[in-house]
Amino acid sequence: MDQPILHHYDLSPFGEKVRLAFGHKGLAWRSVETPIWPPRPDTVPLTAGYRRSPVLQIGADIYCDTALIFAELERRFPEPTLYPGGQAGLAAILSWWADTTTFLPAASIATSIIGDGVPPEFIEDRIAFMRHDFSKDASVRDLSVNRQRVSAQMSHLADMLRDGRAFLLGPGASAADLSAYHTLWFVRTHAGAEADRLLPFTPAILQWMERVSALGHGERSPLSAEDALRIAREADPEPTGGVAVDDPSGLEAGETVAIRTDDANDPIRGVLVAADPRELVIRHESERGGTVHVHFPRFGYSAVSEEAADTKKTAAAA
Ligand SMILES: N[C@@H](CCC(=O)N[C@@H](CS)C(=O)NCC(=O)O)C(=O)O
Repeated sequence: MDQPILHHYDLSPFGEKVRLAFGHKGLAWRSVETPIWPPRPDTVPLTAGYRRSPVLQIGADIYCDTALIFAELERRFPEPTLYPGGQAGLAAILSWWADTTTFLPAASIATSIIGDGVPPEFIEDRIAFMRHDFSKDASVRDLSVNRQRVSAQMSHLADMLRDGRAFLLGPGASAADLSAYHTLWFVRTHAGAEADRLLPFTPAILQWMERVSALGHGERSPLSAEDALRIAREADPEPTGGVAVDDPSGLEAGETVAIRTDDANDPIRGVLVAADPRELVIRHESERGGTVHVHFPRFGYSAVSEEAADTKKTAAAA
């Protein structure tokens, strides 16, 4: 089986989430380091316009969003599981909660401390892409609000750990732990001792963080972006199950579609090849990456016909 290839950068909290999943599953994987902000000319041929980081490549299949990356790692490497005790739905929903509610406030707490060292290009890029200002001034201005937000979220984590369990859903680590951990890891890594003053890192939370961190990163070895593109070019995408007849999108295989994301405006386009309750898959072609299948989770992503996507653009321009 092809080794998983992660396109990521070390600073990325969502990248850390997947690196820990490799550790939990004891996997050997290849690491392609991407720039922290675009242009990313060596990733674009693989992602059909999806802009976020990380993405997982296995041969000519590209998996976007850590929610789907986890589901795919679980399908290919089921043990040890990321969804113990048959709690896949609960772990996925808790992951979504943690990912979407803590990332921006926690990252802003970190930039309120280290913001002077953040390159202006990064700040401009993220304002344009996320409508979020990570400059030191803005982060200091919003510090009180963000401390309240993250502290409230951490109190739920403390509640879950109160009975002495090792991980959020019981004795084994789950997707929920990795999702709740990665933004707190980012704050503690960058804000140092200040983090402990600003947020309720209680002994129980710190011990839980140590247990998550001890999962490690598996066996990482570097890969050049050029080699990752060659691997994609030389592989065939895996067969898919096609588009279910009653798919809620109302779309059919072979249609050119746009993928809308709930939290950004990435211009993602391709030919729909599969849609089921778990994922949307589009075909994308480029000279450097060949033919790839780009996979998205259903949660947070919708497929619309090209005409509907163009109508949205026209409406936005009007
Ligand atoms: N829902 C996405 C969120 C990923 C995300 O926001 N990643 C950040 C980096 S940690 C990002 O893409 N930032 C913009 C960029 O790197 O271009 C996921 O779970 O993968």
